[in-house]
Amino acid sequence: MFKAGYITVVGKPNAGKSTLVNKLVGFKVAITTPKPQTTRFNIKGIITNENSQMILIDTPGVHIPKDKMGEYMMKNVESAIKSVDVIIYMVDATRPTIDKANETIMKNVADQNNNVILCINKIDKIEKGKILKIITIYNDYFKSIGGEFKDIIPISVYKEDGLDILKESIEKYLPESMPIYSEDDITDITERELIEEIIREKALNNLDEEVPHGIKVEVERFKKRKNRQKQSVYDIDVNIICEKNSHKGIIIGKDGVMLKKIGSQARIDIENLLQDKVNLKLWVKVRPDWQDNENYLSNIKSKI
Ligand SMILES: Nc1nc2c(ncn2[C@@H]2O[C@H](COP(=O)(O)OP(=O)(O)OP(=O)(O)O)[C@@H](O)[C@H]2O)c(=O)[nH]1
Ligand SMILES: [Mg+2]
Repeated sequence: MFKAGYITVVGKPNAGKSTLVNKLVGFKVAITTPKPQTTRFNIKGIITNENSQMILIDTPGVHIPKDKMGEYMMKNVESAIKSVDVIIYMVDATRPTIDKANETIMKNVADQNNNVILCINKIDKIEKGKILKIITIYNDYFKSIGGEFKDIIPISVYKEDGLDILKESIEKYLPESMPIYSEDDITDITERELIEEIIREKALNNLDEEVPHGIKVEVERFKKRKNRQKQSVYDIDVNIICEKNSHKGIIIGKDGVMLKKIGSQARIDIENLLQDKVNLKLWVKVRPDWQDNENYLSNIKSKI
């Protein structure tokens, strides 16, 4: 009996949702950083094995939106928890509190009347004795609003602890079905989008708080050609869009050092992805308030 279905991973920013999806898929479909609000739109990661096909949906971390981009990010989350087979509600073991964001998630999830698995991540960072207390905090609240976790699974994606138990639990709640995607499919993110995300990851990792959250990356040219030695080379021209002139200066850095650093780190990953040489050119442009401008949000909107 083959099983297949959709599993949405939802939770606050920085819980480790994308790290989990990447680990289970065995391929980096979503970028991950130590900074909150890394993921901006829903990304599917597909795992097909002998008995089942799991279509995981990684979602943006739930937060209170400050602009149109934030609103569309949250619409991505809302749509991803509707009519799926399993919801993994992921929390960070090092921050066990019921705040507004967690309340919102649990209320939305309880309304869906679904198979909800509470997944407590980063247990490598806490004493084992504390796990029971954390479980009680979330379980009591969820019960108080009429919800019920089907399973509660403490995990560490880093240590690969609990992941087999999680996979078994997911499979248990999937419906009997033929595979939905072909066996070779692993994601719905395009190469072009993945390249944009890789560059955004390097920007998030290298720049301080305020700047990288106001960045959008757009591939303008993506072309394969043969060089004189008859080797394949990709020419990739990319715009990094930011909100302010001062941010542009920070992104470029003194003598262009920061932009070079972001570019060379990204090029390594993009060459690995494309398995060919890459000639990457980055341009920084200022577009004030792009996060409230529909023209710049079409990719996030298209994933709702
Ligand atoms: N110690 C520890 N850190 C982890 C673990 N899993 C993920 N992390 C780290 O947690 C941080 C956030 O991970 P992400 O996967 O980007 O988190 P996310 O939930 O996708 O965040 P958003 O996209 O912002 O919603 C990164 O620095 C990860 O390396 C874990 O099992 N243990
Ligand atoms: Mg993420």
